[in-house]
Amino acid sequence: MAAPAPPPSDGIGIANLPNQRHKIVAKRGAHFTVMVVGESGLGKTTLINTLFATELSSAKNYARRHQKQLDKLTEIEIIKAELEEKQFKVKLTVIDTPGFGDYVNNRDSWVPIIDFVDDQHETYMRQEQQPQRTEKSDLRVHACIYFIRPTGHTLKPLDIEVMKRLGTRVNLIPVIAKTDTLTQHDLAVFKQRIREVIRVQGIRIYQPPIDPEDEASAEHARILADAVPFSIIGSTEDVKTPDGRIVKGREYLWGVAEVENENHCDFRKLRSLLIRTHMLDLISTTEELHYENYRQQQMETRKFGEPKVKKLDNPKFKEEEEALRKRFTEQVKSEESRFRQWEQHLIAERDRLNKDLESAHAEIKRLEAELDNLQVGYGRSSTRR
Ligand SMILES: Nc1nc2c(ncn2[C@@H]2O[C@H](COP(=O)(O)OP(=O)(O)OP(=O)(O)O)[C@@H](O)[C@H]2O)c(=O)[nH]1
Ligand SMILES: [Mg+2]
Repeated sequence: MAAPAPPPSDGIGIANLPNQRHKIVAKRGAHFTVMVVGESGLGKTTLINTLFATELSSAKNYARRHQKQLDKLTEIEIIKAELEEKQFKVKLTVIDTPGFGDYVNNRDSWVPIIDFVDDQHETYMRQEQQPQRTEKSDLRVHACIYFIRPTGHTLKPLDIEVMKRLGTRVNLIPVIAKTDTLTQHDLAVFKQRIREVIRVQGIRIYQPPIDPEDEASAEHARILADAVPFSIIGSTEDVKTPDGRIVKGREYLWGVAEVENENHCDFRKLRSLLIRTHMLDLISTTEELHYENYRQQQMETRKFGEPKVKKLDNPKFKEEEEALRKRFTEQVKSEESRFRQWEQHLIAERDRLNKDLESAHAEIKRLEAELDNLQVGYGRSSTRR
């Protein structure tokens, strides 16, 4: 296996920000929210725990806060932690969503996740409209990590559908889950294909900004951009490598897949982007781009103070509504023709039964007449006696 990567030495990044921004953040304290999304069982929860185990284990108040019940199938879990470095505080919130895609009838089980993102913008906007701007509760998602199943083929239609919707709402960061299950070659091909689908489908993903003034940071941003979708190995287990190091990783007969080894996966790049180099950019693009988009869209479709427009009234959903209506009409039509067939079958059956009834009646009449005849005959013979 390749040589181990050096241990992380740089801090959480807030302390290294350029001076002005640095001061603003220092005064307010940063509030950073990350969300993980993707199909069931891809290692979302494990990645969160890996992040905490490799970097955030010293974090204060690492606590499971509460679960938000969205519907029967989807429960969103919110974890809060506080990071502190050289007097700079970061309030970190991680939103763990349950996987979608593994129930029989759940094509739309990801809808509550999209709604959750919108609802956070909505809640924030409502608070902004209040006359007293006290401390706002703010769960607007600054980074959304989207997990892709390591099939080695390409993105699934479900992924494309969900990623498209997320990309226009949040900073979307796609990752390939469980990279240790792919060979280096297959991973490279898979990455290339995913990048191609993202481009062709016009899926919006987060692009680390390239600062032409600062060659070092521009280079770093380019390296990060080239690595997307980040390949991920998640594990909180300490394992021993063949050369005797103890690392976070996954043990196999062939060796150890190391979380923090850059030759094995991009975990370090992702962590660096999130909590070192691009935390502030993720926060500001959320404010300036995604939240602003949401606000504008809502302003166009409703009056000040009016409650949130019902989905189907919103122009954004007109297309979906149209498709839904078409599907509904088709379903009704096919049901109707099925019903008509059934009705005709019933009529035929009724006619058949009526005929049976008629012949049964005729038979009864015939038998009654026969009985009468017999009785008449019996009467005659008894008077003869
Ligand atoms: N090989 C491999 N297995 C992993 C990796 N990450 C997680 N797993 C395993 O995959 C299984 C599912 O992991 P979870 O973290 O519970 O997955 P999840 O995405 O949170 O699943 P849901 O909450 O059900 O959506 C567990 O058995 C993990 O140990 C990884 O990087 N590589
Ligand atoms: Mg989970």
